[in-house]
Amino acid sequence: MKIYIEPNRKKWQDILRRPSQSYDEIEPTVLEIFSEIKQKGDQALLRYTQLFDGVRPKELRVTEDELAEASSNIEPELKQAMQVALENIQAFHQAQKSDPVLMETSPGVSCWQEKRPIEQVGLYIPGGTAPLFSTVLMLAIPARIAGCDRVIICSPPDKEGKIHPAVLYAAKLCGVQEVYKVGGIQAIGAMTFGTESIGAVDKIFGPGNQFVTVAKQVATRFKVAIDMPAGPSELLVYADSTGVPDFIASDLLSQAEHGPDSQVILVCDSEELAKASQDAVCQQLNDLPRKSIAQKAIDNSRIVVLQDKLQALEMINTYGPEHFILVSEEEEFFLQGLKSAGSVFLGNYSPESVGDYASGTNHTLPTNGYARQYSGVNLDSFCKSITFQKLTAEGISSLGPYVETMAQAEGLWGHSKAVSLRLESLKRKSV
Ligand code: HSO
Ligand code: ZN
Repeated sequence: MKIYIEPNRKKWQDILRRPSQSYDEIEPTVLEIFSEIKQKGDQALLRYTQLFDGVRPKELRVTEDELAEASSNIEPELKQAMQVALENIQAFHQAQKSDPVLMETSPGVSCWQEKRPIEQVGLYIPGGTAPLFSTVLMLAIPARIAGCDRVIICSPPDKEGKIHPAVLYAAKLCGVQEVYKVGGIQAIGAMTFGTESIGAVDKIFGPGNQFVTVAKQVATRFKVAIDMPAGPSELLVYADSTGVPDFIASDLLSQAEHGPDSQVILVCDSEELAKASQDAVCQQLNDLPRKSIAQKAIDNSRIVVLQDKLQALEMINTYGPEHFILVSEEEEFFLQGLKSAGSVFLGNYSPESVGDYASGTNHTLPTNGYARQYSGVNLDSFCKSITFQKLTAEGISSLGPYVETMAQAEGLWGHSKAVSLRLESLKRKSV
């Protein structure tokens, strides 16, 4: 990790640049696969699964027996850990339930807002080198709490045509019964357009590689919503002299091991801490089984020394990290000034891994600077807000004339008439 000491403001953009993304190159492939899925349904899904995953599953849907069998392949220790995580995630997301907002904006004009679940949601769970069964918990638990009618999972099969048992076990634990052996662009296409086996959904959630990410973005053109434009994992750590180099390095590497395009940044207030953390990264890197992946991510990563805390805060906000670890005697200063981050971890005993798995917060978070305008997945991600209103005769009588005035000023006489007819009818009644 290269160290930058007190870099000039003009250099920040370069230092904080994320590894490049290749949307334009992937989009034509997505459109081609989508169009085939629209025309040929399951047949197209099977063809692309054969092509990209090297297997042709007998059936796309995971059977009840397969779901039940998964349990016997999971160690009791892992089952217990998942149960603890489930309870915390459930508790924290349950607590996000909010009461309807109800008020009388003016006499006789009642307005209220209530939430309703999104009926059908699709969860994408990546396969590959690290099957993220924790993501099943992070998405299926709030979906269930929100009350979504139908929750489905799509995940790519391995070479034997199977989905990792931990993913299936987590699905069962969360009450998800519809799980499909399909991944990549074709999974997003199936959830968008629907096929003979896989009914379309209203909103698609979940992380994925760059193909899945682009496919999700393209899917939004076809009347399906997505959680957010996801990208590679990232972490920014800010530490002062209270930071522990070994802890810092372990946190940086925990995100670096996600993928070669992950990025981690350390901002700190001294050169000593920068160097000590850099050394610790090199040392700990050697012990990681995913060393080669993490090494590539570390090559994209930087350490910045900024003594001035205001400047450090500005850098954090400019980057808008997916994950932000803050280890500082001046915690309050940074928290007060923080504008953009997906999820924040405070102090020496809050490694990012706990949020990834079990503290209760969600790990599906905005990356690539999108923390500036997007929230991480939460209970509301699975709901819509509907507003309601009911006016009494008194309400329309007092508010109606203002509506008439505004409608006429916009040249919309039809709008105006909808009010006038009622006002006239009330006048007739009163005489
Ligand atoms: N840190 C990832 C989530 C995850 N980590 C899943 C481990 N498993 C989100 O950026
Ligand atoms: Zn992680």
